[in-house]
Amino acid sequence: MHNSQESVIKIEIDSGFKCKSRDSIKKSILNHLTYTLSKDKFSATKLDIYMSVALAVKDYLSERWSKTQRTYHNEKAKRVYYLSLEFLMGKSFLNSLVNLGLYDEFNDVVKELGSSLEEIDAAEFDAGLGNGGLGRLAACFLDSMATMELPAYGYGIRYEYGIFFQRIANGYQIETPDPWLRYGSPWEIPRPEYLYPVKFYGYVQTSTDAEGKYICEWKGFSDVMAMAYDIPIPGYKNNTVNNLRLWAAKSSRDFDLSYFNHGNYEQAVSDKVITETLSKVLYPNDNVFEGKELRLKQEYFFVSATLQDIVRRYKKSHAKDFSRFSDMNAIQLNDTHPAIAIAELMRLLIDIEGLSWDESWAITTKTFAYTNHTVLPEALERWSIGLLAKVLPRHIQIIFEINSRFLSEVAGKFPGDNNILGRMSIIEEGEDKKVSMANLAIVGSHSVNGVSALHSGIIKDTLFKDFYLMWPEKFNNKTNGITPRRWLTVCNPALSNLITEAIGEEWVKDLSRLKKLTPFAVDSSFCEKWEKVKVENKNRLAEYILKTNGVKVDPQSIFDCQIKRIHEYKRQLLNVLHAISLYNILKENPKAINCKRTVIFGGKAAPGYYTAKLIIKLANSVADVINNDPAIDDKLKIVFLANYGVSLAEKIIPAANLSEQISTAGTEASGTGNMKFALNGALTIGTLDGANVEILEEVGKDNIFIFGHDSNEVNQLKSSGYCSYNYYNSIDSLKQTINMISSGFFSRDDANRFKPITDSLLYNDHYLLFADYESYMETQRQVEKEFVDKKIWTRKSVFNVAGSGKFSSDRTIAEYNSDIWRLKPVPIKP
Ligand code: 26Q
Repeated sequence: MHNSQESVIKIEIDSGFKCKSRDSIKKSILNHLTYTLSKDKFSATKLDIYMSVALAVKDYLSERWSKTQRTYHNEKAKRVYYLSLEFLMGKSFLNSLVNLGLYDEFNDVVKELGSSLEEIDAAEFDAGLGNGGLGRLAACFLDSMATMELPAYGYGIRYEYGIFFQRIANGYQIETPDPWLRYGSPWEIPRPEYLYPVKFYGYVQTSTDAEGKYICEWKGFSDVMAMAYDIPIPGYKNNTVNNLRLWAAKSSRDFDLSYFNHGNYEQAVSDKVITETLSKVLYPNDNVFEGKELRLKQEYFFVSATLQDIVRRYKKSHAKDFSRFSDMNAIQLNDTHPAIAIAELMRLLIDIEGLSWDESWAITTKTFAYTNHTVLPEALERWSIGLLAKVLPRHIQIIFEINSRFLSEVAGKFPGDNNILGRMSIIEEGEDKKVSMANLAIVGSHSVNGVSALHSGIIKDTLFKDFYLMWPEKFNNKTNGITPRRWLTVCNPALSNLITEAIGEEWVKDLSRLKKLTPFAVDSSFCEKWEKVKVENKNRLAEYILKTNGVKVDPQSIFDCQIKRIHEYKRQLLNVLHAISLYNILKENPKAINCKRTVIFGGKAAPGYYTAKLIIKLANSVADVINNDPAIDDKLKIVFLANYGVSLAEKIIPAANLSEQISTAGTEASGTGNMKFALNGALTIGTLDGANVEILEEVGKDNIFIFGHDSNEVNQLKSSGYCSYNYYNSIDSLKQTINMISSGFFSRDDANRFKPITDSLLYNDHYLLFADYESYMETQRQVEKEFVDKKIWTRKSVFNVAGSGKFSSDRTIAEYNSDIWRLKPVPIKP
């Protein structure tokens, strides 16, 4: 903002990057230990070691960060801004080393200092600033954008508490706060000079100025300051370090000292605490909307600070000429969570910059693009008009105006069709009128995309059908991807090295090259090494399971993994039903199946989601019975691993044989865990849902286990009066399984504990578990047959990795860039 942001240093400090020699690295670490942390070798704790090593890494990031930002400015590059309420970054230490190309150097130096990269990595907290898929996608995109040398910025909130920690006590989920900032983060750079006021509440005063121009002024508001914290985002082995800017709420009272002198000092301090709650905690809901005032304020808080920052940066090169704004800036909305930005940019351009409505609207729609991540009706954001009008009085006016102009356009396009106006209106009529943020995002953007081919099709044909008829050219697909750096190089070094030995290292930046592995699938010495890597990864996970759960699992058994948020649509329950049925088969005849199985669950339930929490208790109760039944003779083990997150995923995925992707067809927009498993050589058992459809296309039908109804069949079943009870009655093993649950076989202390689950399956079964049960069971028997033939399985494992090239987020980002953002890459010179 003010001149406090201008540099005053006149001397030349740009004399090339720091030396990467082991000697300088060692010096730098010891300097940080001695001078930054004031510790010595006697007083240094594990945390101090981590901090000083991380700060040494950060030094390499900082110089590249400055150079990158300066280059973008000097070259007047077009930028993309990725706005998201969630960035699920995980740990940064190993990832930074890999991307900086300093892994071997640091590895040697920390060994010399008596530590290890593994030990240092263990001391880091995950940055868990997200719930699940949407937040992790944002983190993968940042890595890809930096790797592809795109002038890109992430913008979000610096939550003091990320996604809660999960413990399992007596089989139940217990939530505790995530204190990731308790010891400070070595990766963030506070920027107290980047500070913007954000207004809330108050009213709008209208008047006409001297030239007769209509003026709106926001009055009587209270404000909160947004302060920037920057996190460096290094590209893979280039000199690009992009920026993730997260906003923290600070009381505006801190900047108005007179306030504390007004008599009521204690009240003043307590007001300050209240305003700072804004960025305290991430809402732990995944795929469900909750219309809380504080959440709305979080959304507007970060949007308002972000747009002020974008406009400030634009004005540095263009002053008050906004005619080039959309040529210089693209803004991607990660779902509708930041969609209030559409009304906010209109407000800034009209009320603050003095542009006309039409000019402002042209700029806005050319700048914004919207990505939809879910079709579940309960996840769509629909804010009540009353709440919006109270918190954002000017924005509600702007939204009404956008809507009225838009509806005139609709009426012109579809004359005589009255229903269509109601369906497309941004304002939903009814007792409690609502603003549909999805409709606002579509109307205010030039691009609307889904996240897999199937999902984008559903958006066009069903969810946003009317909008598609009106503007077919706006709609497009961008199939999700994952970054191969974190999800292979970092988390599975042994497999990465084996792949590099076979086909060279170019795959890390061009994942389509994994195709070259195909011939190795029939090379027996290669396959032996491949199998050995998987077994070693499984041994490591088995040790972890023994340590955390006290359960001994056989590393030779098939590691069958379902790790993701707990949600009914993802059907963890179907997996549990299978485990019980398998138990029954083995009880009847222990020789019936000669493939040992370890079923691994991980995932958090939203704290307010009763059924999801009961599913966790059921999984743990079933595990207790089966794991302790001597008649099962270790042929089947079930474990629920607590506190699933990015770091636990990095342990589990490299050790997996089977990836469970079993959502009801048509419900999972894409899935990205499915891609991580395939890239690490697991085979998928899945429905034709989300990106599973495209994984099938890439790996071929012989290398994936597809079961169940497809999305068309799901729709047919539902519209023809689906009755789950009939399946229960006609499938014996299903009946037996359900009866065991409902009669208290897994809940001896409370026979009715799981009644809510069995009743909902028997009398509703919204997600069609019973309809897919038989097909799932048969397909699991096929899995067992193929797993016991190690040669066949390993070959298919190699084919899965070879077929995963499409699922790099580099490919996804390249598509966003060529179809939507149209940025030129800006290489950063050494
Ligand atoms: C909205 C308003 C208020 C409170 C919470 C929310 C909210 C928060 C998170 C709504 C939805 C989400 C998360 C959605 C999500 O993670 N969707 C997933 O996105 C992935 C990336 O595209 C897909 O792969 C998954 O299929 C999809 O479920």
